[in-house]
Amino acid sequence: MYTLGEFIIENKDHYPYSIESLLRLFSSIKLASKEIHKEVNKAGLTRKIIGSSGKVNIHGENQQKLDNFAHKTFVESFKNRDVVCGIASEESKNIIIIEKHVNNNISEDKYIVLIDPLDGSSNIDVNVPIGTIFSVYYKKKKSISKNIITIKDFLQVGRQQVLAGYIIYGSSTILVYSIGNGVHGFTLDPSIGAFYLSHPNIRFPNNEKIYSINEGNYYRFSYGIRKFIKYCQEEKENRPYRARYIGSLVGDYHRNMIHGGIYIYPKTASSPKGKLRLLYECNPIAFLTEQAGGLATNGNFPILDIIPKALHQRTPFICGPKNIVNKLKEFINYEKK
Ligand code: P6P
Repeated sequence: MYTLGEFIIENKDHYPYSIESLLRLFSSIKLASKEIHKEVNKAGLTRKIIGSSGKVNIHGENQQKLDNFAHKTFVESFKNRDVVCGIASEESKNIIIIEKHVNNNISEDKYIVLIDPLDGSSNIDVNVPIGTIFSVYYKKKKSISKNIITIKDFLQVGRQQVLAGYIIYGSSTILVYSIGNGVHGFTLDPSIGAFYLSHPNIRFPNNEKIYSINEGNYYRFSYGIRKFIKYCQEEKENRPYRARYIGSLVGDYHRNMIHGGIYIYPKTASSPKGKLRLLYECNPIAFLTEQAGGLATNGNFPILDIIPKALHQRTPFICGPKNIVNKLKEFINYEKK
């Protein structure tokens, strides 16, 4: 049974940078995720940790107490390992530059991390799986002034990620990641606080068929999306597909990657740019999707090729096995004719 650290070392030849720095980065991710695991798993008992914080986050959404706790926990953990120079978080309007870097200069290669500390947090008090999503870029120290940390270090295309993953806090706590050499899942054994390899080389299966979309928005969807939903429901070939949607991206995605299914959060009349965030939700999930043999698109082109313009920008998001995603793209393209 490989632990996460042993597995990373075993696969160090697939990582182009310092494996020590990657181990230190994972050390901070593991510590923070164990602290959140502890709080999430007793959320129902300690009233002080569930429910709304009474604040509204920068997106005008009700911030849950655990959102705030998760954000602070990850930021602290990244700061204390001295391997991250800058952080962007769904819970923070601006980038967070780790103050150890004088005048924002870095003295050695560091990481840039973008994170959704606790996605789906509105599900906390009803015991539905929630998750942390992380996206990581590598920032090289350069002799010229390029070694300062700026917003440009965060607005990179998703294909430049060196690490992406999520932690799902559900019936068990599982850390799933990729460094570009396949997707691997590690389950936390809370009795000793170690993550053990439980899902090596996750690949989308093509035999199961699930579609995940909030059908409550049906009449707000485009014609192509509505036609695809009806296609999924037809009594034909290997259909109807199973409708599964829990309103928690990490929960819906983890199930679909393991069992085989498409996740769709398209633009709607009320959310013309989509709802999900490109940098710390869609890019990391898209990276995993391609590594697991699937496709991730905004309906027109790959998520990982979108050039970001703003830290919290949204995008329509479709991801899953190639065959089902391509079928949906046929319906979207047909609508354009
Ligand atoms: P809706 C949670 O707020 C989230 O960002 C994702 O985790 C989830 O998939 C989606 O929004 C659910 O949104 O509009 O269907 O409730």
